[in-house]
Amino acid sequence: MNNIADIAKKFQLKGEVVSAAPYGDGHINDTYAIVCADGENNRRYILQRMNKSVFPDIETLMENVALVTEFLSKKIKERGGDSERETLTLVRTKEGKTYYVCENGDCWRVFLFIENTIAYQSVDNADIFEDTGRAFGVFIAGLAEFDASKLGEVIKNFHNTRDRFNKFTAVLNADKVGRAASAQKEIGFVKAREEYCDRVVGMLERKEIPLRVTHNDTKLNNILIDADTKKAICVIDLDTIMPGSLLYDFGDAVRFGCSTAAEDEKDLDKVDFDIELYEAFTKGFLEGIGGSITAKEVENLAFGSILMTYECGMRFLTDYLDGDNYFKIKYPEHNLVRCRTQFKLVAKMEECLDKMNLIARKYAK
Ligand code: ADP
Ligand code: GN1
Ligand code: MG
Repeated sequence: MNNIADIAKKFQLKGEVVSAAPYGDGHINDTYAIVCADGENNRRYILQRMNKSVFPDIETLMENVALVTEFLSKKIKERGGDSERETLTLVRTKEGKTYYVCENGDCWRVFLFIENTIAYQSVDNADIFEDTGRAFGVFIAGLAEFDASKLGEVIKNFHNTRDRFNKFTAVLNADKVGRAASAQKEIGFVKAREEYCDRVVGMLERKEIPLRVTHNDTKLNNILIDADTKKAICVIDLDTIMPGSLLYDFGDAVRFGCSTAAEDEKDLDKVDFDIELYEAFTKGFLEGIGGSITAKEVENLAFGSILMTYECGMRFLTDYLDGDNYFKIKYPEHNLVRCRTQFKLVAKMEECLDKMNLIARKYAK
């Protein structure tokens, strides 16, 4: 851990580093909690090694994060909020840079640790999930004033499901680690739904729905909930903020939060779609986003949830077939297990699509 503490010391931290330990449950970056002793007080920071194979252009990524956090911080201060709690705050290096590159080329950054909060891995409390929906809605509505042309596209075609399908097909055809035979059912599931891939991309192309600045990774553990009030206070993991569709943010949050089980639950009998949580989230989200959502977007919220779950499952399956190069895994079949939970959820959502559409209509103003 010495090495981690040495890296932490490159940043403008208050006090002496006393410990550094792995933290959180993200699939992409390596995250550490750093404790510093500052006189009587201990102060914590989040130190992250950014994933360079996922984000090859760290410079653009950090420019986006710096721009967005400055924009949000200003907005929060204007409305009298606590900007160090309601958005991420970058801590610069001693040279004043937004990130540090160490000798081996690894790139590191530090944020203030937002204390007394919880990043839930699952939720069964409808009130908390409704508030999560509201917070994501408010977040997207707030970004409407942000100039999208300032943002670099950190991962090209991130939620372009057609592009994801083409990559899936290429990896399947190559079958370079010989795993295709062990995933025939899952492969068939993806192929049978190929027509899903062009729907949202097509609506964006035809300008039937607006291109917005979106978060693109709105899972529950990317929003911090105040431990006392249980209010959703801070949207984190801003790495994938890019132009996109509101349907991606709504859908991805539903994908993760409305499941009755973990994303990597092996027992599929435990995996179900919780329509009550869906209703709670939809209510909160539509309140949060306010009048700026279009009728066409409302009409497609339910489909967006199916699409994002299908896409995520396809991404897990692609990574499994490719030999696990993208998502962090804990055992060899981890990505296959993850894709199975997603496809179970897709099937469940398909069954209650009509109900989901009614719920969206009910809460749309
Ligand atoms: P990844 O891209 O790997 O998902 P995240 O930026 O989401 O990385 O961070 C991983 C986890 O670390 C989060 O889910 C959350 O639990 C925790 N975390 C990240 N930033 C902060 C912060 N500023 N304060 C408190 N916890 C944080
Ligand atoms: C990754 O970084 P994290 O763990 O919050 C991924 C998302 C997936 C998600 C699946 C940059 O999110 O797109 O939906 O895993 N992030 C990136 O859990 O690819
Ligand atoms: Mg995350």
